[in-house]
Amino acid sequence: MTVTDTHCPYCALQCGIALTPEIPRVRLEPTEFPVNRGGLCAKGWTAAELLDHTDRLLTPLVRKEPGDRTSPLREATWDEAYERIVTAIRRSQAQYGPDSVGAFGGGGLTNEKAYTLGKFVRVGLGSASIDYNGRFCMSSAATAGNRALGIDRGLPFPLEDVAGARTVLLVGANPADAMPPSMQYLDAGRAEGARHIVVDPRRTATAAGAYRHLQPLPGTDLALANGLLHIAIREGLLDEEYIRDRTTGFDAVRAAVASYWPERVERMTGVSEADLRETVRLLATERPSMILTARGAEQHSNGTDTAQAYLNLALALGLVGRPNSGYGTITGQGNGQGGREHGQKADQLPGYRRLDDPAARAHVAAVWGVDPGELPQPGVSAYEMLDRLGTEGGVRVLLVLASNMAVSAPHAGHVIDRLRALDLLVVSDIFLSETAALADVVLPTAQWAEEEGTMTNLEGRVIRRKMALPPPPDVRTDLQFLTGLAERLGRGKFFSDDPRTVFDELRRASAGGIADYAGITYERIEAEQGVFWPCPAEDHPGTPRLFADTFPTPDGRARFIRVEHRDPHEMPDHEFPYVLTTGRNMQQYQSGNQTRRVGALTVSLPEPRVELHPDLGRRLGVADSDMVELRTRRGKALFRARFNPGIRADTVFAPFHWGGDQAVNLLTDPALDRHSKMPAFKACAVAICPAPHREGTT
Ligand SMILES: Nc1nc2c(c(=O)[nH]1)N[C@H]1C(S)=C(S)[C@@H](COP(=O)(O)OP(=O)(O)OC[C@H]3O[C@@H](n4cnc5c(=O)[nH]c(N)nc54)[C@H](O)[C@@H]3O)O[C@H]1N2
Ligand SMILES: Nc1nc2c(c(=O)[nH]1)N[C@H]1C(S)=C(S)[C@@H](COP(=O)(O)OP(=O)(O)OC[C@H]3O[C@@H](n4cnc5c(=O)[nH]c(N)nc54)[C@H](O)[C@@H]3O)O[C@H]1N2
Ligand code: SF4
Ligand SMILES: [Mo]
Repeated sequence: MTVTDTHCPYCALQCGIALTPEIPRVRLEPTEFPVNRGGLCAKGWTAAELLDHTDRLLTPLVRKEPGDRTSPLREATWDEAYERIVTAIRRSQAQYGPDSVGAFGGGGLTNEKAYTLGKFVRVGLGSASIDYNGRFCMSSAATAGNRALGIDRGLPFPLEDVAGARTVLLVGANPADAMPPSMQYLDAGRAEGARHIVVDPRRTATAAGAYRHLQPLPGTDLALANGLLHIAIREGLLDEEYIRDRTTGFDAVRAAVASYWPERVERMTGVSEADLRETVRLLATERPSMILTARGAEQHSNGTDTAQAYLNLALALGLVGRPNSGYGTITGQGNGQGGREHGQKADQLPGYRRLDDPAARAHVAAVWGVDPGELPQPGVSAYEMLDRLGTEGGVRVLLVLASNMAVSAPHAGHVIDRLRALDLLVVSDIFLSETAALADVVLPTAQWAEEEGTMTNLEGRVIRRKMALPPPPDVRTDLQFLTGLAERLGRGKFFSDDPRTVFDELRRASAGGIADYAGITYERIEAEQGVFWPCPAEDHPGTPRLFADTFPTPDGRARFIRVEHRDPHEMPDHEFPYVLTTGRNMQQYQSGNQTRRVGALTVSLPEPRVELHPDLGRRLGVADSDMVELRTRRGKALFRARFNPGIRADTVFAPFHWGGDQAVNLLTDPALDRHSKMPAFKACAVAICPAPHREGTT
């Protein structure tokens, strides 16, 4: 009996699991891997159920009538599928130019696949058109981290450091539902008397166990941070020595926060002056202390500046680079971290290099064996690409790997219309997702337990995904698909479908870059329970903790950046009087294309529920469990109500794990952050009324 040590396929915690092939099904158990230490959440426990699920895609599918998406999908050979893809690519390139063929990737892809996808678009297609779903996830915090610290590594320290912090400020993060096994570190701290302050418009499970819960109006986290810094200045809580020796730019920030006096911030955010004062005093005096942000703070049209404001606060208090202390952002998808380092972002080359930097182009072009001049310039971001599909100058042939944007993109009704306007849509997935159902060509891909590769978890720890069983006979890995396509386009010599070969090339391509993987090998990962990047040489130990002595900026100093509060793009008004925010439930993952097929998860959470305060329910004339209709400027959707006395009465919350008329993204606002191009998933104006048919009324 062979036991394979690998990792859960879902979130960025990448819990260690052991798989044992058994009849009728693979046995899955947690391991003592240093992040989960024997823990797993309900999604992880049930992940193996999807390996032999009856819905699994087992052959390519194509439309019965080519070019007619109203005709049914039928089974096809890989040759037939390739034929349709290659014909459409050649036609589109000839008629509209190379950028008319593009790809949309995902933060769930292994490093090897994300790297190959980026290279495939630039070298295989000669196109600038690539971006990925991480734009909807990490982009704001990533941009802020790069600006302030010169690097974007979600947590600059191992998760275990969280247990040693005496004060933790969690802003828009709900790890109790999003990463349950990570709570052991928070719980360990709490058991030692640590005080955790959770900033969330809802009283989540995370907030319920914390020392304090601050409940701001969605989209006001920046004002909150500037308000905390204002108090820190007034009360002499700054680390003046740290500011002088390790940072630049504080004066501009000091000037900017001068107008964020506590009474004003209380009015803007709804958080009391007393809570503001206590929070900043704890952060400054009950050390070590940490500030962690997640999507609640970041998924706004001012998300970058908001993350920046918390970085400013952390720097002003001298937290960054000290033991059990600092600022971190909690990365989301399985390979959300690695997926944003190696080139599936529109502006990026492997190793977190910039596509518009001549030296970076020269380095990567040399590794790839092409002329730097052949590499395209940066393309546009995810939503900008989706918004222009099928239009003049937009992408007309799109390959989608590892995203279900018909459910998860903002203003999804519009995105679905744009997907329909494509000349050819190709989707590679495990199951027929809502996006795959719109495709001309659907490709079956291998699952996590059927392939080799590496993932980089939320700590920047590079780990190995290992093969426990072979994929079904006609199913291929994404690497095989891309290599086969490159061959048919006459570019085969640039690509390999062997993960180890790809990883070794990635190491060379990343060498000398910010996300330097040069010294990481499959063997070291195995021997050392993961290796933390940057790791520039095989005899380098890797870097679990960053910033102890210096910052990877040109002058070695961290940068303060002045930021000002701006209202969310859409504010409540007479017609749309409430704020809609969105996020996660524990039992479902993302667009739900995987977890909605797991019996135990769907029994425990069969449908989306909109959380609203009982007082709001009474005002609207709806009871708990009634169906309600939510309407925004973009569309409407139906949800069953769940009364939650722990949510602000002016705010409602809905999860985004379902499609069709239960897709909350029919409602969300695609207003983009000007720096990161993150949409405003976490705040838009909404009207609520009892559902027309009043089904389910009790
Ligand atoms: N069960 C489950 N776990 C997951 C995932 C999943 O889909 N399901 N996805 C993974 C991924 S990709 C990600 S990115 C992470 C996300 O992990 P989190 O960011 O922790 O999850 P969210 O639920 O999106 O948002 C966190 C909290 O933000 C709050 N919030 C909403 N608006 C605001 C606001 O304006 N300000 C503040 N301060 N808070 C606000 C919400 O009420 C919510 O409780 O989870 C990962 N883990
Ligand atoms: N309203 C609202 N919308 C949101 C968010 C929110 O908080 N609110 N959060 C945003 C965030 S943080 C994220 S990360 C996105 C995520 O949203 P999506 O990009 O839609 O993420 P998934 O549902 O994980 O989609 C991954 C798809 O790829 C498939 N898949 C899994 N592994 C592989 C693989 O190796 N290869 C291939 N080819 N396919 C694979 C899965 O079956 C699934 O269909 O949603 C965003 N959308
Ligand atoms: S916390 Fe994340 S990695 Fe761990 S078992 Fe759950 S989904 Fe998997
Ligand atoms: Mo995410």
